[in-house]
Amino acid sequence: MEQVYIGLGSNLAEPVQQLDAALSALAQLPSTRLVATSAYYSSAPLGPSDQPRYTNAAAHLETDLMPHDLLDQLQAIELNQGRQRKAERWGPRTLDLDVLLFGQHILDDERLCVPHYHMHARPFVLLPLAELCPTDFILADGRKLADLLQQCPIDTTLQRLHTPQLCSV
Ligand code: ROI
Repeated sequence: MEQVYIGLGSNLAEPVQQLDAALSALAQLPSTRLVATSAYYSSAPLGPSDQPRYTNAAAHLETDLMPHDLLDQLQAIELNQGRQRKAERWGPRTLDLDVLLFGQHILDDERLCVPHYHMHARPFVLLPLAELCPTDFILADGRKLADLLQQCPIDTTLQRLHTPQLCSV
């Protein structure tokens, strides 16, 4: 069993409903248990500003899946919820599921970079994640979550919304 943390994001087609549906899909993954989910957060887009605000959250999973098998499952959920891969970098999306942390693994290949490459700079990733981890949490690469939180830029647009009630969608 590995302890895995997933970042969720959406800014198209009813983002809150997209995250609700994604969480119930995560809860049904094979060989996997959804342990906990963070509150939902709303924030202005990082990147091109001519797109809607994002809703973000994090989820804690326990899984026996291998990292790339989990990634396949996450990408299937994204596609199932209408994700279209466009040429535009940092464009809007119905659903983004990122592997933030996968146990004590450090991975860096063409499909997966874990710990997630951008997480240290993104309050909309770190704040939800911090709800699910102990305050003294140390990442696989030795960085302390508390230090990342302290050092990351302040996002004045970030708002904490409700905590999702898991329902079957
Ligand atoms: N901006 C915010 N606020 N939240 C996201 O999840 C998000 N995801 C992205 C980019 C386009 C970088 N901007 C984002 O992929």
